[in-house]
Amino acid sequence: MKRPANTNILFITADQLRYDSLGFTGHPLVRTPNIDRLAAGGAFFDKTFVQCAVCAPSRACMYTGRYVHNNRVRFNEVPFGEGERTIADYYSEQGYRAALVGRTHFTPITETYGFEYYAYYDGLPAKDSYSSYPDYLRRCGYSEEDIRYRYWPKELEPLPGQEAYPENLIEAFYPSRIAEEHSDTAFLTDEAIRFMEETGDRPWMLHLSYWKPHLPFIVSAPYHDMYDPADVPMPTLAPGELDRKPPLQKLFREERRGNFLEDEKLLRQVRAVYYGMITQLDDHLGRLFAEMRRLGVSDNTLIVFTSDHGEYLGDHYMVEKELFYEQAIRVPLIVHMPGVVPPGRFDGFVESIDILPTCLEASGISLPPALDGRSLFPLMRGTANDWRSEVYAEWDFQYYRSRRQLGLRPDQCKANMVRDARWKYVHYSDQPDELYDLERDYEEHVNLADHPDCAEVVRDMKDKLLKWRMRSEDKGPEVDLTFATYLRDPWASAERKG
Ligand SMILES: [Ca+2]
Repeated sequence: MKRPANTNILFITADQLRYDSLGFTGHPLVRTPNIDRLAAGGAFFDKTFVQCAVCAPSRACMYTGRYVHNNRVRFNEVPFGEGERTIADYYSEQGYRAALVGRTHFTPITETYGFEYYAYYDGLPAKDSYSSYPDYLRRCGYSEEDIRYRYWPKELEPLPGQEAYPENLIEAFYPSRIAEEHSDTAFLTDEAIRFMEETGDRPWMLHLSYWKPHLPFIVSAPYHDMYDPADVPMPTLAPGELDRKPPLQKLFREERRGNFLEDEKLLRQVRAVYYGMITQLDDHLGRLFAEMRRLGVSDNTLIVFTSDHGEYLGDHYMVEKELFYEQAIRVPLIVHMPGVVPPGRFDGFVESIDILPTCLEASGISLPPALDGRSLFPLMRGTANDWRSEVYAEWDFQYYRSRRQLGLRPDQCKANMVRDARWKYVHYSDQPDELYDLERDYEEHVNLADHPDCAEVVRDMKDKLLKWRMRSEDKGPEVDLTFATYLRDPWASAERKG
């Protein structure tokens, strides 16, 4: 294994940040000058997709560089498979100070997943005992009530059973009771800066894992009313759309509270607050990048910026994420390091499992054979002659109420997706399939899976899914190469003799 170069890794994830909600990806309203500058000075991967549009599975894929069916984190409360190794393990064993600041959402919560420095903050007050943020708020003078109900507007009485935040999304109408400079986004940024300062010259790998712009839709002034609800772009809706989709989707919409967004006033408010949370995040990233320049670590730090999945914001009549629509699975991805990462926009298909091998290559660390992902450097250098022509994603909905309503057993809830330049196909183990022609219907309103003209496309996409699963199945976290080496040797010596 090569000696690691003295390169720091700053891996930044937002949570629930849609691909299209940034300045440089073309949003007409939301301002993100700092993220835009990062994209302009680095590599921007325009077609990046997550492996699963649920928090923990998506992060587990980024951490391990492996697909869901290999790392086995199928849902938020499902632990890693036996022997699984994370980005923190790979960097720790090379002598880096591996750190987490923010959210993992992994189970069990008591594990530290290979990190040497572990400043956990998961957002939800139920997990406060694992975080230093509540103590920080106490030191800033907030009451116990303010801390416990920090995602409830001060103007409303918290409802029993909904202590974390209101289920009907009405928090969006009120500014947060926590001042901007004490918000979780500000706090996590401060913690990241403190980590860089105290780590000094020792190489580090930091996952700075923000909770926002994840719902609840509540943000401090001035971000709360930064965007006028009258100005927000509205979803393109196709009435009756979900009647023509797998029955799961209507139930899922109800389960995830999409019905509340039938109220246009609320929908506009939710969108405006979501954009406010994004600009808040952008402002703090600007502050972070300025501090990095002051600390002299800007030139030797590889910065990766992405999100674990998107947010529907009323598209497809839904809120939250899951399923496989573009709003949920497509995310922004920027890789930035002057002199190492060639700036530009890259159109090749990227899966979020590619992030880990890209970081490892930048650090001069050999890629472990267990990885499913590929380094993005060949794509950036233009030397990738067999780059992938499609992306894959998985979802297991056995953990949802909708499963029971459908009368399905837990083992009947597997879904797999393949998306290429034109088509998106979703295969359910026990639901009707989906097929979308993204060239003609990028909004994914019309399910063509049963259309007689598309039978051949469905067959081809099904074939791709099968081959993908066959290629990647049963890949353990540790691969013993002894036998493979023995097999290869006779050939190598025969070549030498010849
Ligand atoms: Ca998430």
